Amino acid sequence: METTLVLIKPEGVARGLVGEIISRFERKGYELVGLKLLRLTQEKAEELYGEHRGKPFYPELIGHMTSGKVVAMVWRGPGAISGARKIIGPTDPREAPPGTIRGDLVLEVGANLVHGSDSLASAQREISIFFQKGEMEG
Ligand code: D4T
Repeated sequence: METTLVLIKPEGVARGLVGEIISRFERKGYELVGLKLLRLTQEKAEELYGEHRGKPFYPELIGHMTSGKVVAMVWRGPGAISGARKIIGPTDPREAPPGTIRGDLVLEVGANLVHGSDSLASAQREISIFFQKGEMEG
């Protein structure tokens, strides 16, 4: 069964939206198989966002992602990778329709609340940044 990483960014924890965000995935029916509250190190943030190195928003992105605690989650279910991205909504919150997390709760692209893996390869890579295999069994 497909699994995906969803990360609640520091502003989501600071705004008290952890429960709200988790419940949207639970209500859809995905199974929560991993959950951690942690502060990202510089190294882990760079590992997560390596594909954006060199882009104008990269330094701000890394600074932002290490500015407070995040919640890392692994959700499992049929089509979980693209399904989670649909629940999250487009990167630019101005384009995100009502009913999506970003459409309902976000104004700024630099503080867009959640990250979700965008492919099978990135899901596997990103899950392994936060979780060891044995932690998600049972
Ligand atoms: P993440 O990776 O956080 O789920 O976002 P997306 O997958 O939806 O979008 P992305 O990889 O293109 O962007 C990564 C991250 O960078 C921030 N960002 C992005 C920003 O601050 N300014 C920008 O112009 C863009 C494009 C937001 C998400």
